[in-house]
Amino acid sequence: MTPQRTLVFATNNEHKLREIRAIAPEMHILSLADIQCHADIPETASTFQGNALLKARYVKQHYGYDCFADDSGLMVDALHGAPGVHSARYAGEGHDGDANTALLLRNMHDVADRSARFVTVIALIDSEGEHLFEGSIEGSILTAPRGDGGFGYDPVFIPQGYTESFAEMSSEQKNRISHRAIATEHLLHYLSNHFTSQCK
Ligand code: ITT
Repeated sequence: MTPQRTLVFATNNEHKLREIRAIAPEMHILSLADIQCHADIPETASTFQGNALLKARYVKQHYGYDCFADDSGLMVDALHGAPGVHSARYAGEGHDGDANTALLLRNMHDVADRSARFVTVIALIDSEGEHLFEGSIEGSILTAPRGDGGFGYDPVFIPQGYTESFAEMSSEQKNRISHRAIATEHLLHYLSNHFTSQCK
């Protein structure tokens, strides 16, 4: 039997944890709660790459585990890439997906160009060092929310080539095509070529 690779996922976002566990059932993923980490890890960088590295380094330095982090967000062309790295706190400190989405729609109420993309950067830290894996998906922003699946901005994002918003899709469908699925595929490809069963 092949031993499973165990990694800590440095996130406090339950939705991300659920999605990546579903996308990559072959990985044995420990949550921050599993390692008794209850910190609100500072995200002070100005790029997805920088913030993903900050979160992964925090866990590696304080807890010693091989780990990965996901920094992600929505980039809207007409808003010059906003909300971008500020996606989680666009409407203030509450991590409130509905408030963030409402503010986004207000800021775009008379905007004709609705093009946008979701971006995920995964930072992995293992015995060989730091590694970055990226995924993005192009789409457009609706004028009103649709659907109640997913999280965050999913009700207002329609991926290119589809008619349903991410929140109207099944989780299986979102997890086949999403920015997070693409970045996770790159992570899995790396792990399949650099296998160790140890995580600490
Ligand atoms: P951690 O830092 O603890 O991982 P977080 O939610 O603060 O959790 P980020 O700083 O990476 O994570 O912010 C990501 C935000 O971008 C997230 O809170 C959503 O608002 C949005 N987002 C990212 N991926 C998304 C997705 O698949 N669907 C909808 N919104 C998403």
